[in-house]
Amino acid sequence: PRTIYLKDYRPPAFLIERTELRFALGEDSTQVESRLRLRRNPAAATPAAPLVLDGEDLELLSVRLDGRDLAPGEWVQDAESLTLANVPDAFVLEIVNRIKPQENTRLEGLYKSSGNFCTQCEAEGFRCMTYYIDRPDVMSVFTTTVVGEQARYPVLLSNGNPVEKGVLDDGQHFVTWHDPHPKPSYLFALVAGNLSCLEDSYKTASGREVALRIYVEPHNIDKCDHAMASLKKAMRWDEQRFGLEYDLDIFMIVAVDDFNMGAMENKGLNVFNSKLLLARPDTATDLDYERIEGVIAHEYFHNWTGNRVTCRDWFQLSLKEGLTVFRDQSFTAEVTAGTVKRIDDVRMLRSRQFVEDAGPMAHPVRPPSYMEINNFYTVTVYEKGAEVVRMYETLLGREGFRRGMDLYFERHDGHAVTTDDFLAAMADANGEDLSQFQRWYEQAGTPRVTVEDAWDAASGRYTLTLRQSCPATPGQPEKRPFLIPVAVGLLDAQGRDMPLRLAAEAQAAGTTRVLRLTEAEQQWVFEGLVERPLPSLNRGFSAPVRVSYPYTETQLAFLAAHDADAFNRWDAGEQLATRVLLGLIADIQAGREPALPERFLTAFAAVLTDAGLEAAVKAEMLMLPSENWLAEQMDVIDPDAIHAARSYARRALAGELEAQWLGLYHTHEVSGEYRFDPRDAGRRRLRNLALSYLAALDGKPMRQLAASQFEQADNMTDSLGALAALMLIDGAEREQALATFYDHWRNDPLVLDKWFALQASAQRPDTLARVEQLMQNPAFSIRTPNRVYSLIGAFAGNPTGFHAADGSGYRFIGAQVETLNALNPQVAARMVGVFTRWRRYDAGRQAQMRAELERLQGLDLSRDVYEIVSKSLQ
Ligand code: BAL
Ligand code: ZN
Repeated sequence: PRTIYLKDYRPPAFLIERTELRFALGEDSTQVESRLRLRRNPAAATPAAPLVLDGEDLELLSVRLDGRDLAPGEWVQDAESLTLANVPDAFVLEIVNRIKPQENTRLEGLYKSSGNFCTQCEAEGFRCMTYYIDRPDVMSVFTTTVVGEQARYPVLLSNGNPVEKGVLDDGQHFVTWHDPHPKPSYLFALVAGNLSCLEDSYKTASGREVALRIYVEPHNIDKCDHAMASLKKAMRWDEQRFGLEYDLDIFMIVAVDDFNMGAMENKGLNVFNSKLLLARPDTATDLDYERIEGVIAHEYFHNWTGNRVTCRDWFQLSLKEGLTVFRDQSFTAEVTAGTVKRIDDVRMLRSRQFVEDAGPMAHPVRPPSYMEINNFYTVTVYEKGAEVVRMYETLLGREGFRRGMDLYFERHDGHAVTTDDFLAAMADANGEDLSQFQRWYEQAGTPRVTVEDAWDAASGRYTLTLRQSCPATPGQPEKRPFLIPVAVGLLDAQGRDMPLRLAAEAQAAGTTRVLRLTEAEQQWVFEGLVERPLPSLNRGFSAPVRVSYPYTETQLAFLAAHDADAFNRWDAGEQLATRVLLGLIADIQAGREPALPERFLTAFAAVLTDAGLEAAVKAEMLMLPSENWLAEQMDVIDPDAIHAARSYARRALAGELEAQWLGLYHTHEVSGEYRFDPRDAGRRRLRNLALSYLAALDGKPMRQLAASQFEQADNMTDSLGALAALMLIDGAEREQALATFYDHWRNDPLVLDKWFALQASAQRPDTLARVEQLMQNPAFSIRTPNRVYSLIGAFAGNPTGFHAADGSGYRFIGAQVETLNALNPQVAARMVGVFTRWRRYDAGRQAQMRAELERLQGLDLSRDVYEIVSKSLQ
């Protein structure tokens, strides 16, 4: 496959002013008629370039130019394009072609899901429906007519507002939609089906009424209320926080069962994976509720950051994704408990993005090249991209950031732009030179900041020396220094924040200062201190970097107990636990008897019994670092020792503190009917965490405790929490509960996904056998991404299952990738990702993973899978 480079970007040769489409949906095939009003782009590089339209898997029926039928010799067609050599400067092109949505298993372009038609066009799916200039800097006004059989497809939707509808012969009907806002093809959507609709309305800040509609299959209509409430909350928040109002008369969301991604922000017609929309207390967990709220907000926020202002090319993907993730993170933090959200986001960033940044697929937030753009919807582009946006806010302040956003919209509304434009708006609105900040977009890898300090008691001066470096990544052996905002506080011996005065300042200002680290090495001197402070570094995770400072375990425990920055309190505890667990891993590897250090047990018990801590924060602090995170800290990853050490620590913490856990369990019951409310959710989280620790004790009383919670639960959070605890304990209760759960939910695929995932994630010797058996379950289908993610994906993410020393996990996932490669390359590419880190394991595992990658490389691979496999082997 060809590599596409950012440096080769050229403006499009033609622009499409108007796009009129007519889709005649059929049971065998669909006919697409398009009428494009084109003109040469005055900004084009080559003035007499031919017209090249993108198109894949299309049966071309006719081409007309300004009303004249063209003969086949007047165009050139290949597998990816249609070229017309001699065209006027402005003209109307009419194309008729046929497609087969029923046979579309890739789920890109137009396809069928549960008998309904739907589309997914980002990034390059539009070209699978009709010939087009399928790139985001070609923005056009769309009018779309959808024609379908009235009985089968009573609902016909597309972007914008409905302008005409009617009944045709043979039981067909049609609806015409017009979207007044110019948009790129990737934001096009079409839905046709037998759908029920939840209706509501929203009055914007300026007083306009917007009709809100959520469409789902009829049996799901009772699971839409949370999504609707979330949508209204998000609409209000965007008005209040960023002054951004919705801009059409109607906003629609459709839930579909078969969907590669989470959701899609098509203009006025968002399409959602049903797992990110449907919720009822008995079917969805608190985490589902929270994710639904966040993703509804994310897709809605795209209306401005993505749709009104879009990307010039796909290298700029983070322009809309990093920014929109930052916006949805801010929304969630402001409507729920902010610290917990920040901890969850950072935990995710460290355990996934830092890993990506250290592997063969590492790429900058703005990648310089790709083979398949679908492979770049990554944690780097999204989550690190969001951290990059957050750093602007940290550097410029909340108001400065808002000024930058306002200028960005003022300059670029209606245009397709770049991350450079975003940076320029932030800099210009604040009169700042942010040119060095550009490196965050251009350099891959996780920077490391090493901190040294010196205390001069005589003068009361405390000096912090910060040094930065960044490891080499593919294609980037050397890195230049980043502009890193490091938020710092200094604690006194009582754990209180000290007022901060830097050398040359007349008086102290604040207790947290953002140091701008711009050089490889820099010093800051704090003056007027009466005692040696303990530094609290990178408060709130102000920059996506690894910080190292030689804290003793006592100092970490002290920070965990006292730091005024709630995030850093958690982080100090996390660092301490990581250190302890790495010690246990080393013990196990060396054949020594592991033992939990007394100091750690004391610190842990103090958190467990601290009555002043909010339940959700306490739950965060009592969770041990994940096996993935621990793996990242090791030179050679040993999945068995990691699992053994973590299991040992859980058992020890459960046994030593059994009474405290039980006390916590019994005092955190949530009374009354289920509500999704951060406080209740925090209590359920803590209580289920207590149950999972207690389950490590493996006795009959604990089995009964979990079984009784399972039987009594009136909501999915508690039901699943109990089932997850039972998965940790051998005994009849586990199989009994799994069977009961299955019988109850056998007709609800989203709930069954949880049942599949729980079994595939179980770190047990028989897990692979069970997964293979579950693939035979009638509810499983390899064609439905959600089923694949829940069963095969969960197994791929199971460290002791996938990395079984005999290589069985590698062969199993390799075989699934092979099958998926032919059916759905995007899903296959996600599944093959677990192989990328093969070099981090012992020689035996390396050889087996590499063999599987080489076997895959020998097959006829999709671009998606080929890119990951070949880069992993390089
Ligand atoms: N644009 C793809 C889905 C999302 O990030 O919203
Ligand atoms: Zn997005």
